[in-house]
Amino acid sequence: MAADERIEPRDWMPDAYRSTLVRQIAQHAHSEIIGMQPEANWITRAPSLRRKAILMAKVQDEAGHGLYLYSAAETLGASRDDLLDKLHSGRQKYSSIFNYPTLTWADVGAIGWLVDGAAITNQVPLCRCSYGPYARAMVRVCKEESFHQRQGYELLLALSRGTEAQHAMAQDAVDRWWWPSLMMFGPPDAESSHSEQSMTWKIKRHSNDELRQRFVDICVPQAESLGLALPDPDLKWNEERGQHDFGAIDWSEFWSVLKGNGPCNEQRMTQRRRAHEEGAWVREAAAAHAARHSERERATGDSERAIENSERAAEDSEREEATA
Ligand code: BYC
Repeated sequence: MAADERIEPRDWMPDAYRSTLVRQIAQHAHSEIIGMQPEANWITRAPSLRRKAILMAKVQDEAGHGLYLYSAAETLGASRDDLLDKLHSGRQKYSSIFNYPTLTWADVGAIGWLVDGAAITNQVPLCRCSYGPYARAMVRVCKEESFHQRQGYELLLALSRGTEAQHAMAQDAVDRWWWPSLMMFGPPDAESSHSEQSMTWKIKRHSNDELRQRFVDICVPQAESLGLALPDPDLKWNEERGQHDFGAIDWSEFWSVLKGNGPCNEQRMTQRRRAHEEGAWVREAAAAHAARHSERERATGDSERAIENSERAAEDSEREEATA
């Protein structure tokens, strides 16, 4: 680690390093699949075929991100069934942000701009995470997230430059998503139980507060270009620090959402459990198909090997005859 080399699945690692990674990667994977829900809410109501196609592609990408991440967790010996079981029974978390509702079409834009923007800020450093499979999964996730962020920005720009009602709808969405997006980065450093150890292990490269500050500094000029205001009267440039000062975050709201009391926690979990139950037949069919496929491959492999063996035997006996 001191030499900045990657740790790979077969390398020896301390148990606590392994369990920290499983905790973080699982929480990340769960966030990706739960994150499909608030956006999917708008697929049937997207205002044009173009917007519908974009949103469907984005929601599908999130499912893909979940799959890369569950696979990365599997390389640490965690089974996917067990991780899903822990999500469904509330023993593992997913990101606080997905417990907020998507009330209008503009929320799809605000999620893209702010939520995906926050995710990119947090995840680009994870591409340099010390654990190889997680770091490599992040490279692809970040590329896709940057498309997601841009579609959100472009959607909000269209609304902001549209009618007065459309502009108001965009502003209302930004007003509701701004603070929860800042909470995505996790508790303040002083209250972050895992940061110090995770930074020593180079799982996390920056603290929660550092990344939150970076995100605020990125968003301010973008909001100006969008013609939308960020809902924080204390937000201002600090010449001395070379960064923006911003208002106090309501951490009691964050902890309450984590405890299950956010506006949509119950709805998200009910829907997730239902989707899992309703998808049982797909998993069974896929497993049966895979079993049949490998059976057939084995049988084909056997007969091909039998032909090869008899050809080799024939060649051998020809050679023996010739020698004789
Ligand atoms: N929400 O010691 P800390 C996406 C928990 S997906 C809920 O700072 P750590 C997207 C934390 O788990 C976005 N819980 O923790 C998807 C810990 O509790 P436990 C997800 C949170 O791990 C679809 C406790 O608070 N991104 O963008 O060092 C569509 C103390 O925190 C949160 C990731 O998962 C939270 N926001 O740092 C669109 C990125 N924050 O486990 C977009 C990977 C903290 O002790 N994860 N907690 O019970 C990370 O980078 C880190 O895990 C965090 C937290 C920065 C989030």
